[in-house]
Amino acid sequence: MSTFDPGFLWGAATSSYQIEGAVAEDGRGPSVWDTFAATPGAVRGGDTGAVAADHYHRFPEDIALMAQLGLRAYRFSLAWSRIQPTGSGPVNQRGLDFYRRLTDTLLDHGIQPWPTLYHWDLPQPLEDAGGWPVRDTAERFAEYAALTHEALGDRITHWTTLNEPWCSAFLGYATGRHAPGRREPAAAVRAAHHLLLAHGLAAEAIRDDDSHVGITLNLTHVTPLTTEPADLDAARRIDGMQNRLFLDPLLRGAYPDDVLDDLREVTDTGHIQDGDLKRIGAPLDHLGINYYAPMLVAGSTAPVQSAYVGSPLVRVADGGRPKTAMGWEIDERGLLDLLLRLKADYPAVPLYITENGAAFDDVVEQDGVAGAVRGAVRGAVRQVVHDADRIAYLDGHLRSCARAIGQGVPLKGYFVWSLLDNFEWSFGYGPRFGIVHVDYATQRRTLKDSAHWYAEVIRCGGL
Ligand code: IFM
Repeated sequence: MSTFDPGFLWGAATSSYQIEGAVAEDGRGPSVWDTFAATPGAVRGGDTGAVAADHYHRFPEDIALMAQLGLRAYRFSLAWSRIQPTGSGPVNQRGLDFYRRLTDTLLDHGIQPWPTLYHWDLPQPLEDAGGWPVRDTAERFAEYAALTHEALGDRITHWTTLNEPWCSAFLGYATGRHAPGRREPAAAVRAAHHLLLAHGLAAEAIRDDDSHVGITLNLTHVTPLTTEPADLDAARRIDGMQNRLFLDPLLRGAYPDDVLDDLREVTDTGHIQDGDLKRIGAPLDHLGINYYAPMLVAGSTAPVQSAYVGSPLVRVADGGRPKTAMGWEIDERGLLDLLLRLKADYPAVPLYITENGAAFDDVVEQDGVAGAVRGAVRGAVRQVVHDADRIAYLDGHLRSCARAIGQGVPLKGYFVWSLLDNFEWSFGYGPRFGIVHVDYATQRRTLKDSAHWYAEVIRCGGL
């Protein structure tokens, strides 16, 4: 039996554009994801977040589900363009009021609000002015953080500045797989720095005696395919871009020299100004980790176009393990190795798994007598989703968490990704990560077996 400390924070996570819908309501301005999703060919099937899981209107029902599951915390993100429709200027009171209602309803149910200020939905006017490759965007973000904290700081204690800046920078500006869809490697490198600076400036603006401030990174455990020099170098480079480019400035106050050398292929470092790293490296109150899969990497003889700008001669290899519906290898050992590496290589900071989960091809069934109950009153039909593969995934990864804690890793909480099925970015509504199934035609919610299982884990305080 793996047990967790009674204070361990059990939660589930979502993000604004992936679940809220209501993109044109109550004064919300457009974000880069509205624009990108409307671009032909950008998102599979032409899906958009216009309605999503309609959480904007259904949040009371969703919070009731969270309470039913016994969640202690709910990680969500605030849509910057609801609060400042153009990304700067005065607050849009109606947008702010939505998050106030959401927060109050969570608190009424004894669920800790755990907001992220930015989960990729940059207000479009800021992108029109240059986006994250431009330093001014970081200043605007700090202003937005300050006024949001001013409005909600009386009821929220734990703040996360950014979710996965690696994705914002390198998927948004290098591969173009994410909004705003630009393919400009040098701009991506500048974006990465300005995102980190945005974190530093925002943290400075909102940290006070009652507020804990952190950031969430998507980290992985990287291993080389063989011990050949080309594979070892590939592993160094990918680990550098995916992990150390963010961890080192945040936790050690300096960029890793080898990564800066790799990136010199793409751009100089003129955008890094004196004092930036001091701000970025100010002590964190917590570090959020999003972990899904490990990476096995190798050298490549032919150039590969990827998010790993400056390192064209690297490729991702197949470790031969079972995969999720995203094609991501399932390996909970990677999470343990990652956590132990953080403990070994970086100063101690309270850690939270802010995302972990898996997409599988879920099947909705009518309980017991499939088909025979079709004519019955809809509410009387019990829908079920037997997602044993998701339970196995979560179970394995939680065991890694328990083992890491046993070996001294300061891991304080875990958030399943995701509470609800949702808009999976350029994959549209195909992949389902939720422990709660969403029927997008009716917006009916159905607890999957994994939700019942997770509720039991929380109730027992372990596995
Ligand atoms: O859905 C995303 C989320 O928005 C950020 N982290 C990874 C998840 C699964 O791809």
